Amino acid sequence: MALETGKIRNVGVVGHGGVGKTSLVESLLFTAGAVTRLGKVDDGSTTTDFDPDEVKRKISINTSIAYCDFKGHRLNLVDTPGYGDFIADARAGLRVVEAAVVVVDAVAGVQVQTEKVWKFASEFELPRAVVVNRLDRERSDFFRTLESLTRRLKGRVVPVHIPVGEESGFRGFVDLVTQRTTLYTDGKPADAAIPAEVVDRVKEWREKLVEAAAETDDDLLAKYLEEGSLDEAEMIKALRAGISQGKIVPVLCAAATKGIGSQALLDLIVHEFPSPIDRGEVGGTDLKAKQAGTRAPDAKAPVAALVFKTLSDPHIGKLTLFRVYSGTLRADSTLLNPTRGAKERMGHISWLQGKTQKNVEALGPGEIGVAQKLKETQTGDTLGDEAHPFELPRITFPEPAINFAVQPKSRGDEDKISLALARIAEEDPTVHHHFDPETKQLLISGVGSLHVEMTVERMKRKYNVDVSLLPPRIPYKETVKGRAEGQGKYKKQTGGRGQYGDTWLRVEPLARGSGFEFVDDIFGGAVPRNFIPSVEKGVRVHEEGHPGRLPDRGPQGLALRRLLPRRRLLGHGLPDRRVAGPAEGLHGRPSDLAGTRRDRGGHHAGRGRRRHHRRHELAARAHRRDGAQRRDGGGAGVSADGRDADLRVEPALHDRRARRLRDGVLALRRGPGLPGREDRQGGQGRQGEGREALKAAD
Ligand SMILES: Nc1nc2c(ncn2[C@@H]2O[C@H](COP(=O)(O)OP(=O)(O)O)[C@@H](O)[C@H]2O)c(=O)[nH]1
Ligand SMILES: [Mg+2]
Repeated sequence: MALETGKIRNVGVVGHGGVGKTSLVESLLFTAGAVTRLGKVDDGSTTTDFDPDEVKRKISINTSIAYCDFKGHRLNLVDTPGYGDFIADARAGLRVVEAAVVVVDAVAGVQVQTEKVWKFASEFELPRAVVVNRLDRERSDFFRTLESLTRRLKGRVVPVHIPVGEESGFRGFVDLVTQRTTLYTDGKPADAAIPAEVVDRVKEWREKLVEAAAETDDDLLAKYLEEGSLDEAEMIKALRAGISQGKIVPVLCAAATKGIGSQALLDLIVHEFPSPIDRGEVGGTDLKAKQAGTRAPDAKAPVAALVFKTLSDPHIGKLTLFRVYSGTLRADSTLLNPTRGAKERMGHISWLQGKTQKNVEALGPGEIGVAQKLKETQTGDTLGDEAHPFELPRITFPEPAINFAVQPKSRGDEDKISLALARIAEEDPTVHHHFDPETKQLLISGVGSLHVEMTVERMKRKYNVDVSLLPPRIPYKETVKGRAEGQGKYKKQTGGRGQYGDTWLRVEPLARGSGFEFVDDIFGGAVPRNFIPSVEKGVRVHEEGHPGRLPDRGPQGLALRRLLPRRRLLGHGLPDRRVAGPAEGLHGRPSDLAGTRRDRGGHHAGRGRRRHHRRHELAARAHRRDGAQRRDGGGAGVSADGRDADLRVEPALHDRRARRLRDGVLALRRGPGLPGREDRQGGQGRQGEGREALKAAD
């Protein structure tokens, strides 16, 4: 039968990497008798670091679960990774517990990820305790660590232990509440008298603890101020309430690998931390009533469980780790996953001890369990009763911050790569991948480089695809900032028909992301419609970054070329721009056109022998790209200072090297740039003519 909800303690063990969380979990399991042998991280024998990657690197990568029974209570311990790249998993782990044990290193004190997990715990309003671990190490210092806790973390941090002995001589602690001393020899605890060297310290810190306890309650505070002390029963009661409400954060001593402090922590978890009943109802969305709803930790209520982790293994298949919030989840039942609109058959359900599953018939409110081979369910989804569709708030994961291009080591592996990445993404929602059609690269994105490397190793180990990582090609893009108009002309006198072209173009930026727009701005039918599509085509070819494909035959193409700068440098086109306009030239005899031409600025068309005559008109319009953030380019429209480089793969901007590269390109662009490039394409004089005709419209 399912466990008694009030006797369950779900605890997240969090902290910076390498402070001893996994070792502490192992020590708790060993002390409670759930494992018969104390596993060691260093020889890959712990319960919760079982993944081959974890064994190899001796760090936790995945959140994993272990349980033990202690003094009639069930403790579910959620061991989380502490390295920055995997910290999202720690956050997901904290979503499904009622309290957190924050482990800090007695040498390093509060570190970057300590602050991060502290924030996560605050976000989920979790009561917590701090364990100062590795007190047996050289240069460890409990009080210096305490000072860093007080200074860098929010909350009322108060020690409940005073260590006895320092560094390799660390051998136990004095409990400030009971004033009992526990000293360890060869991992075995024994009671002792308070050692003389810590008597003063104990007195001093006990006073502070009493004060902190008194401050949690007005009546107690009055009594304390009047009498100057509290009795032990009052103190325990006040501390209990203070800790479970998060008003007090107790600090404990430990040396996990020596088993010191584990018993005290187990006691604290059982007595001071809240049960799922204490935590009460959880909020979510009642999908039937289409409004906010709640689910109570009641075994008879409809089932609602949250999936907080997915593991996938080519041999075992998919494992779905979930926490039951309400109702009784039974083996072989069918549940609804409203997020995917799918029914899931639960089959076997089990408790999880590291990698070992223990099948059970039912899981009640507050329990953490695992199901196998669910078809559609992914991390963050809710599973629940079909008759009472309900959705718990999803677990959110950080956006990827770094990109790499992946290249198969052997030919023909492309399909396998995508498949493997899709599988891995099921397990790890912080891995993303996509094919970039512009750079023709398959990109894999993750939280950091260690994360991406790990993903590649996983692909090899689990799915047998070997790839190498390359820095991604960066499709820099340019766009215009200002608005400008320009005119390009082309004249050619040949022995036969002469040629004449006259092109007008107006360019304006559009809002970011709105792409390219061509607008026919001809009015009054000055240019016949049927010429317009070919002008649009000419401009588009240019937009798409293949200026070499501009129509280079005929005067219209040549006139257009005068006007449109060549931009081969990056070859990725100009996004977010509107080139609009009346377009292509006129066909006809000179006399037909004379009037129009004169109106347009008096180009003389009347060269007698020319029978074939064209005039191009292009007007383009566009809008400023980024509104107020950007200055209007003052000079020519597609001018050097009007250009801007734009990273298509935005996450790459988080990469310092990518940023530097972008800044470098921007700086280069501020130089003379464009005219030189354009000049290379053709005759100097005529090019100049076209360029000079460019003028800013605003
Ligand atoms: N000296 C000493 N080493 C410890 C203690 N706890 C953990 N370690 C070592 O610290 C390293 C990191 O421990 P681990 O449990 O993997 O830390 P985690 O990353 O927080 O899970 C391992 O080499 C452990 O053997 C301790 O109390 N004392
Ligand atoms: Mg660990």
